[in-house]
Amino acid sequence: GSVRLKTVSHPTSLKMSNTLVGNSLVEAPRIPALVVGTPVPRLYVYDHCPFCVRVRFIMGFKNIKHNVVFLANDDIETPTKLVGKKVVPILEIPSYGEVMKESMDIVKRIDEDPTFGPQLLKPASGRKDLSEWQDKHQDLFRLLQRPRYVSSGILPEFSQQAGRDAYVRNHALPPYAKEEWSDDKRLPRAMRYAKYAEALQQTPALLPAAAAAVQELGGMIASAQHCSEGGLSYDDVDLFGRLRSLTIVRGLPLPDTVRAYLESMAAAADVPLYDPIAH
Ligand SMILES: N[C@@H](CCC(=O)N[C@@H](CS)C(=O)NCC(=O)O)C(=O)O
Repeated sequence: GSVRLKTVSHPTSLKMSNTLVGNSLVEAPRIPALVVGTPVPRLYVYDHCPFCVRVRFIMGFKNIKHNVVFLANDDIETPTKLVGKKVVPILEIPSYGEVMKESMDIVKRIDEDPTFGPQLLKPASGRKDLSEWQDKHQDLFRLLQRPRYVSSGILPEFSQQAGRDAYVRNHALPPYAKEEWSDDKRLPRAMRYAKYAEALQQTPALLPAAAAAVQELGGMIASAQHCSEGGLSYDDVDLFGRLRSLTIVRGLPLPDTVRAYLESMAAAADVPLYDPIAH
């Protein structure tokens, strides 16, 4: 069918001379900041990383004072010194002598310890529709999102060429398999960049399928405050991270339920959407 482009309302975002400013100028109701020792916790992330958004989500909902440390995408030394390998997110709480990896383990640790305030999250529902939706559209979303993270020119993990190189090498575009993609003999660096550029140019052909995908998701979101029945849960921790990434795609018409959900989660989690840099 044809794709209907419609004007989406942005209840909590600001529009200024047609430029969407995002949600950072809108004050969300927030409990007073919890300060956990000194120096304050450090959360090491890449901005685009959906696993990292999971941890930012719980830190935001609980308003735990911390510094977000954006690592360059090619920085191996910093994460390796902290947790023995190159991975993010990493949460370091110096006053507790704790260094944690694995996003959901960190979220659970922070949510279940009363030191960090009352528990907020219900267990994961195990809903199959959400995971199937994600799997079904993964390739399409990767084609749209991956080149944009790099070409935005503003994500801190990509502020230097070496960071962009590391990402492009490590993140194959469909239909390439990982091993083939990162093998310089089979696909030289310049070719990988050319494929990223090509994917951007393919956008008009990809948008209708992406619009249909998010339309499908519209019916799966219970409310703006939680995606599954029964309240805020680990489903939201996972889904918000993934959906936030989609907001980097300009011209993707989101159903009102999805848009309202994204805005309410972004405000409560204190993690901005990508609207201002969507392209
Ligand atoms: N299971 C881990 C997965 C984290 C993960 O895959 N992070 C990616 C960034 S999105 C990463 O650090 N990959 C290694 C790399 O980029 O070299 C978690 O949930 O924390």
